Amino acid sequence: MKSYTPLTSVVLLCSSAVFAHSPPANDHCADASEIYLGTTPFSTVNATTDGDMHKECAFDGQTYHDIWYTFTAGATGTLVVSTCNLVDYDSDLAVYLGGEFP
Ligand SMILES: [Ca+2]
Repeated sequence: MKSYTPLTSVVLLCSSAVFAHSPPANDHCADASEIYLGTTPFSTVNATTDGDMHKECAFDGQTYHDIWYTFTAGATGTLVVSTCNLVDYDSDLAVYLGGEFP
């Protein structure tokens, strides 16, 4: 867990799932969807890979089939971002603080 001050953050979610459908509307960083506290339904079906490499990610460090979100904290505190019990594949999360967008 990490504490955040009220800033806009971009959350990158990626997966290894690939299917033959249209990509999600938030497939590219420039089209990130705004999210709020609580659970957000999502799909990485047919998402393309456009995010930066992260050495912390497994395999070769690339975050494949990524989708993008923005979140603006309304107060200082702890933000928990998790895909636990929401996906049946190995997922990665990357958080960019305001001004750090790739
Ligand atoms: Ca993408």
